[in-house]
This record gives sequence, C-alpha cells and structure tokens, in this order.
Amino acid sequence: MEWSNGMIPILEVSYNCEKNSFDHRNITGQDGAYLAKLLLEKNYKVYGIFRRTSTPSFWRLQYLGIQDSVNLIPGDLMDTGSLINAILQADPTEFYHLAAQSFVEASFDEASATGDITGVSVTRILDALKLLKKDIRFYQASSSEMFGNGEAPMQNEDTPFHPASPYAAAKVYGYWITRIYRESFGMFACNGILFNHESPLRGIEFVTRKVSNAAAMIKLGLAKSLRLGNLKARRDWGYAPEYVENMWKMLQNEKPDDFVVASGAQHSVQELVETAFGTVGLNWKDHVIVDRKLFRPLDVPALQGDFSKAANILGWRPKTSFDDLVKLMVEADLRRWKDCLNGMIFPWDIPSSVNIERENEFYSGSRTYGSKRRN
Ligand code: G4F
Repeated sequence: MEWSNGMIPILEVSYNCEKNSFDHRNITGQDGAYLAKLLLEKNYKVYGIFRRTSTPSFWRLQYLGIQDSVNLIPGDLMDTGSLINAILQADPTEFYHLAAQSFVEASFDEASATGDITGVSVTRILDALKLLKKDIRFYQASSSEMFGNGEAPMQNEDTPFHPASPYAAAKVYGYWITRIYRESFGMFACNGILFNHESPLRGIEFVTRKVSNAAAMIKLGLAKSLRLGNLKARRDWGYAPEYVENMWKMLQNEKPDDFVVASGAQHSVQELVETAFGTVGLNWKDHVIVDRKLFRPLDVPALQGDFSKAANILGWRPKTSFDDLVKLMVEADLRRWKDCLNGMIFPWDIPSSVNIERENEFYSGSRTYGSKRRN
C-alpha cells in the first residue's frame, strides 16, 4: 500500500480519579479511534500515542478492526521527553491532539491535575513541535464547555467564553495557547470547538452511553433502574464519526483557523432518556431515578452550536439526527448484550459480570465523593 506522509493522532484518554490513574478501559478514546480509521482510509500512516498502564486496552481500535494498522507509541502528556520521542519516531505532517482528562464531573475533584493534563500539556506539545516540526499542521480539541454559563442562546466562534468547570477552564487555556502559537510563531494551529459528539464507542461515564447501555440492559432484564443527575440540562449532541471528518478538513484548509462543530439542534437529558427507552419500547418513568448526588456543583444548563462557518468554509454539515443517533447507540448496546448472553467474546468496554447500579455510582463519581460533598 502507498502511504502518504505520517501523522500522529494522540488518542484520547480518560482519567479515573478513584484509582488516581488513567482508566485502562478508556486508554484510546472514541475520537482517536474514529479519526485513525478515517485517516487509514485516506492512506495515511497513522501513529497513536498511548499511555502505558499495567493492563492496556485498545478495545475501540479492535472494535473498528484497525488495531494492527495503527503504530502505537508509548508516551505521556506530562512528560515532554516522551512526546519529543514520539514526534521523532513518527515524523508527522499532521498532529491531532485529542488527549485530555475529558470527564467534566471528575474535574471538580481533580482540578489541578485536569489543568495540567488538559490545559498545560497543549503547550508541551506545541513547544516540542515548534522545535522539531514547526511547519506541521496542528489540531487542538477545544470544547463547547468553554462557553459554559454564557448568555448567548447559540454559540459560534465569536461567542465569549464563560467556563463553568475546571475542565472548561483548562480547555480555554488550551484554546488560547493554540491561537497564541499560531499568531506569534506562525504555526498552522487550529481549534476545533466541538459540541458533544457521541457513538457506540463513547465512554460509559458520559450520559448518552450511560443511558443507551442502561436501556439495553433493562430491556433484557439485566437491570431494573438507572440513576441520573440533572435531567433538565440541554446539549447539542452529534455523531462522532462525522465530527472527526471535520477535524481532518480543518487541517486541509488553506489557512489555520478555529471552527465550531455542532449539530445545531438542542435536546434535554430527559428527551435523551425518553428517546432511548422508547427505542426498546419502555417507559423511562418506570426506571429512571433522579439522584441529587449525581448533580454537578456547577452545571452548564444549555448549549447549542452554530456551525455555519464550518459549512461555508469547509463544506461540512452534520448528517445524523438526534433520534437516529440515540437509536443507533441503543441498538448497538442491545446487540452487544445479546451477543454477550450468547457467549460471544468481542472487544467491548463492559465485562459480562457488570452490576449496573454499582457502575452507575462508579462512573458518576458518587462513590468517590458525592455523599460527602452534596448530601
Ligand atoms: O455526557 P456528559 O458527562 O457530557 P458534558 O459534561 O456535556 O461534556 C462532554 O462534552 C463536551 C463537549 O464536547 C466535552 F468537552 C467533554 O469532554 C465531554 O465529552 O454530561 C452531559 C449533561 C450534563 O449537564 C450532566 O450534568 O448530562 C447531565 N447528566 C445528568 N445525569 C449526567 C448525568 N451526566 C453524566 N455523565 N452522568 C449522569 O448520570
């Protein structure tokens, strides 16, 4: 096969605050896996940096059937030497920085670690690239969480930031340092301001996947109830594989720039639950328990993105509707659980012995601190 020049996507990682380590089940994230697949299809040679752990898991790469096609390089966002080593090994032409402590709720308990991993690490990477590969094209995974508690009903590239969590504050830092390296050192550095993007590869700690997995388990009699926090929160949810395509388009643009990537539609967590349970013929009111312990100390009430700049300049538009997204996630979890009950072994993030009530507590952090902090 003919390879074009190399690149590195840094595979997104999740941080497990309870174990004080990166969660081995999320070592390579949703976006890293989908982006790697897209780039392989475009004949790139793909390198992914992963953090060493005692039990690494590459289930998403395996799920997409691409693990053997990705060159995995061990590295750590907190360790500049390992980043330099990865850049020298891969000699990339494009660099997608997707790694972060990306769970907003955990950032309230791991605030300074989140600042370092999610925020300051962007500078470590940019410094390494400035010294070794200044002409590289760099993508920074910025987030709609940066808009936080602002007043604009719809957010675009000119909307002021008003971060509402340590995670969002760290992302604002990453956003600005990316712009500063672009404007001061002339680097081709772009921010993708991505609104929530979901898929069957989403981590189980995020609300969409928590709900799709619960709907599937309850339908199959494997669980009875689902505990959730703020049902009134409203988000702009889109389909992750479409969003990674936009990341790539940003780096093919003639000049470096910043873009909002969103579906343009907004739904509440309650609508998400209604749709998910409706997909399997269940009434959500019979199963969902609102648990005050799962409310965040400060939550972003509503987000809705205006993607017209991406549409006009990059020719990008979202394709999958909210209803179709929720349906495809529930159906994927239903299929997994059915296959699992039939004895099939396949790459997945949930062991067959899972106890949903315990998982709910675990992934929402209530076992760690909820009862202490918010009783
Ligand atoms: O699914 P979430 O945890 O996503 P959140 O906080 O909006 O952030 C995600 O999207 C951002 C934008 O792309 C990323 F930057 C970020 O890294 C992450 O991927 O929560 C969504 C909403 C929140 O308002 C939360 O309070 O759902 C509400 N919610 C209600 N009950 C819950 C729950 N969220 C979670 N995770 N678990 C619950 O039980």
